[in-house]
Amino acid sequence: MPGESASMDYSLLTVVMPTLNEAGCVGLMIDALRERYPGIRLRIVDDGSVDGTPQVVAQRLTPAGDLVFHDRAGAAVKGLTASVLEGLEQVETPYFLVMDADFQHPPEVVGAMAEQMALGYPLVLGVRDNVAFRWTFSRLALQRLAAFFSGLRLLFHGVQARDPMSGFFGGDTTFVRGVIGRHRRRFVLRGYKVLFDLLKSLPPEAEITGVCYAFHRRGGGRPK
Ligand SMILES: Nc1nc2c(ncn2[C@@H]2O[C@H](COP(=O)(O)OP(=O)(O)O)[C@@H](O)[C@H]2O)c(=O)[nH]1
Ligand SMILES: [Mg+2]
Repeated sequence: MPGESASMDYSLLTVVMPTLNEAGCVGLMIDALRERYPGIRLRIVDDGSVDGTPQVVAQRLTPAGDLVFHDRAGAAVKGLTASVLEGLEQVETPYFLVMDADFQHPPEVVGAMAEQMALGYPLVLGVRDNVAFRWTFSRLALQRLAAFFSGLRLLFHGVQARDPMSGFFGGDTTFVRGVIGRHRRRFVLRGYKVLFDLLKSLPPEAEITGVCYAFHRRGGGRPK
């Protein structure tokens, strides 16, 4: 049972950030995360950006190795889900967080999500606050959500398919890697719905929770 309060040592957390041509955003995002969360690990999983993204990241590498540029330019299967899964495989910390580089997932929310992980929740979702309806964030509702996939579909009804599937989530690295490993075929590698694929695969008893955030416009660049 997750506890009541916890504080986070950010060196226990790795942010996995898929990128495709995010030169305008990724540097600012790295800087913002480092400033707010000292010690945080960052893994940029890039699918062959041609706009200077690799160089922007390279400028920020340090001997400490807290930032890794994971180059998938030569990967056989490109895609957001493929990138996230591959990035997750390499995480060396007990906690991970997947987020976009374009500031649509605000860096300010990472701390609150990390706190939920430290409390013991194996999966923590970042949830947009301005979707067509409000999610009820009672623990019970979320557990039901995890338990009944049909309920999940109902909950997402009427919302743009990709919104709640946005890849803003994190949790216990070993737990989530285990779920992915057991249900690998459910994950559409070239797809965008990695969180959706993960939710479908969760064991019903998994206690998930969420942290709401206000939706932002893209910080720069363009959607893929
Ligand atoms: N590695 C990788 N990253 C991607 C791919 N497509 C999008 N991204 C990144 O995934 C994040 C979300 O993409 P975005 O285009 O903003 O999606 P949207 O916000 O749902 O429209 C951003 O950081 C993108 O750079 C891809 O095929 N491979
Ligand atoms: Mg975006």
